[in-house]
Amino acid sequence: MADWPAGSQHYPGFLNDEQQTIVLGAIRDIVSRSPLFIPTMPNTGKPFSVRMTNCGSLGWVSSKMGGYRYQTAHPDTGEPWPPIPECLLAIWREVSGYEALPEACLINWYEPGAKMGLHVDRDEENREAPVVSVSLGDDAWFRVGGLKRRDPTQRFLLKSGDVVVLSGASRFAHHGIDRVLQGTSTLRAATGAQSINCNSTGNVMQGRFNLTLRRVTHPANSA
Ligand code: MD3
Ligand code: FE
Repeated sequence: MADWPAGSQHYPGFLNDEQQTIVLGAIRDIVSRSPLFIPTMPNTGKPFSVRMTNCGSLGWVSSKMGGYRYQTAHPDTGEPWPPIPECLLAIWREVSGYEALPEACLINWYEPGAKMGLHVDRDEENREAPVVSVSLGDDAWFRVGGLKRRDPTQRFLLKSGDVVVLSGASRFAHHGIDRVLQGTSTLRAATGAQSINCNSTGNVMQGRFNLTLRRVTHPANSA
């Protein structure tokens, strides 16, 4: 398979099983306080197949009337997003190479059949900071192209525990999720945890979470 786009870095298995379980526990905690919502496409109102929530001072949302945007409150509950857990901030510090901490962590939840069409992440006013992605649960076929929508694309398998850093040119490359490979996850929730996204036998997670850490605004003391 070919290389990842220039400016991006793929760290396969960056998180070991124990670390993945810790992050999954933190995400479940966030989802219980800040429930997954169903975003809709601007204008058409077509629902996404991916469900979302956020943590951090800002969260990404999309709706028919409001379009794509960052906001401080959950679109359904009106509550502020929970803070970004320390275990995710630690990943950002380790891999981002960026001076300031992320403000947003978008939590994408893929049930069987969910996918994400080819798009560019360009709703952040800060265009310099990288985006850091963490995958948990089922494997997924990730598609990435170039700056133009028609540029040729390649696909890569993203597995549980993988971290991807998007900076430089790759930050504005088209990308999406073609398919989640149902039943490939071996990730177990922490003992005692119970949730909809877990089967009853052995507490193995079914489905896929992707977490994207983002700096949305410019840091106060930089140009
Ligand atoms: C861009 N999420 O939330 S991870 C998104 O798996 C999003 O849920 C996907 O795209 C997901 O906006 C993809 C982020 C990612 C990973 C690798 C990339 C974005 C990328 C490589 C090049 C450009
Ligand atoms: Fe994206």
